[in-house]
Amino acid sequence: RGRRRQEYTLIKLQLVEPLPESLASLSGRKVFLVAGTLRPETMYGQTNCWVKPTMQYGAYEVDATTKDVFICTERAALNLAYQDLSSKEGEAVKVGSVSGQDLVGRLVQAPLSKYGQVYVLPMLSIKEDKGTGIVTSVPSDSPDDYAALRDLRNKEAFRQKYGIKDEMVLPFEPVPIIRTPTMGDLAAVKACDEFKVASQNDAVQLAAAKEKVYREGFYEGVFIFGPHNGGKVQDVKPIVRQQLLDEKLAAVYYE
Ligand code: A2H
Repeated sequence: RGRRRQEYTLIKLQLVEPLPESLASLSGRKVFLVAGTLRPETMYGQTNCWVKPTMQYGAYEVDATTKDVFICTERAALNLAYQDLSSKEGEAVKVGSVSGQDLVGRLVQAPLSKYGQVYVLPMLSIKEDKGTGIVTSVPSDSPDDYAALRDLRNKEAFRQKYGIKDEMVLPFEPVPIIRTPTMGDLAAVKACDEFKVASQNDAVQLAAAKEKVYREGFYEGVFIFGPHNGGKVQDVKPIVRQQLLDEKLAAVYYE
């Protein structure tokens, strides 16, 4: 069964030095965690970045001149190489390797985010065979993100298990960026309550919440934050996406 071609916007979240031990040889270069998203217009509301702790990520040189490095799965790096995002034509150039757990607790620069810099945190439901294996978190408008962030915010034992300090999580409240007619200004929060999502593992309830938030947010949402305040989500989406691409804060990726 073939999957429909999916086009993502890759958001480039630059790792703040010092780099993890396993990537120390890349110090001085720009190293980006690249997150695949379908909702680039929501990047104002980023509160953190997600990785899967048990997954192994590669570091790939994507530009022969700048020597910039993308962190992602091997699978995504190969796709990127076929899409002209590699320092060698048609070939992924691996310059390092890092586990998800070693990325957890690191600071990254999140383009357009109200918070500027945010932390890398663990999300257990990340799929290895989709996107880059890295997800940027917008808990105001993504039920998956809200449920996972709420797990970390509410459960100290969960934070402890992954070595996460309170200050990496507690100050980063969901940001109201889009107003919807029936779900208010934090649609994902409302939907997780309404559909009784208990945790990030609640796949069935999360699917229902996602469907409702997406429909209402995309078709009826209006921005209440940032430079496009008052604009319809549908109109603002292509504008923000193009801005991110023009400023080299994002790249196009499809699979
Ligand atoms: B979306 P589709 Cl605000 N594993 O971005 C799990 N989830 C992944 C992933 C992976 N390997 N790669 C990407 N994703 C997430 C923003 C967003 C997203 C919002 C609202 C809904 C939403 C902020 N997170 O997605 O299966 C990414 O999260 C709703 C599904 O290719 C990406 O867009 O359709 C979306 O799933 C891609 O899912």
